[in-house]
Amino acid sequence: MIDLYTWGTPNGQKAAIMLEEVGLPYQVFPINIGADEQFHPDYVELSPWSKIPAIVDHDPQGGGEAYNVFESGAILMYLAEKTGKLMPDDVQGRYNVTQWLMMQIGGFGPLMGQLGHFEMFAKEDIPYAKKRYRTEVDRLLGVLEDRLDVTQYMAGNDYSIADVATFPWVRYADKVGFDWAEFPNTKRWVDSIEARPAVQKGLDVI
Ligand SMILES: N[C@@H](CCC(=O)N[C@@H](CS)C(=O)NCC(=O)O)C(=O)O
Repeated sequence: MIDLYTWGTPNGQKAAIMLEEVGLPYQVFPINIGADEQFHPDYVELSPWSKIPAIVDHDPQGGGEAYNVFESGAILMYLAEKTGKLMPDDVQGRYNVTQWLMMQIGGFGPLMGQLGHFEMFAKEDIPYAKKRYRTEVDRLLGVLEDRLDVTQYMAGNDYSIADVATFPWVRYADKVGFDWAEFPNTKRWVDSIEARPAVQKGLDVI
């Protein structure tokens, strides 16, 4: 059994989608980040930066004590390795996936997160910040769009943890003002992932 500590945000959705995709049994512990539950000392023990998601695996490979993983990218890699799913076995295949996964962790996540913050939640209107993040997200969407012109999924023609990580962020692109008509390959990719039953279940967890 895996304990999943999460909330209904893109980073949390990644972990829930992955657990559904690989078919491992899990139980959900909601961490309401709007109510600052991420700062509770018991949760900080599991996630030192007070961010969701985090997991505890009560049945780690090789036995032994329950094993705790924080950072969504690390959680996806851990679950892929544990189950042998959504990550190739060979070195180049693994790094094809890893490089696109890292682009989500270092790019789409933080930059779309900041764009969303300055567009929708900031108490002050700061045009420079909005323009800065919009330009950077547009750049990233352009890279993804070109990539998906030649491959079905981010790392090639197989669905992988790079897609699981990036999908929950990119599906909101229209909510922060991007026009799907300019990103038809990306829209096709979003729709095909959204249609997966495991993805639907993962999105519904919270
Ligand atoms: N790099 C982290 C980022 C996680 C993250 O930013 N989580 C947000 C929700 S999407 C959070 O916990 N925010 C609460 C806070 O910042 O206090 C990961 O990929 O797991």
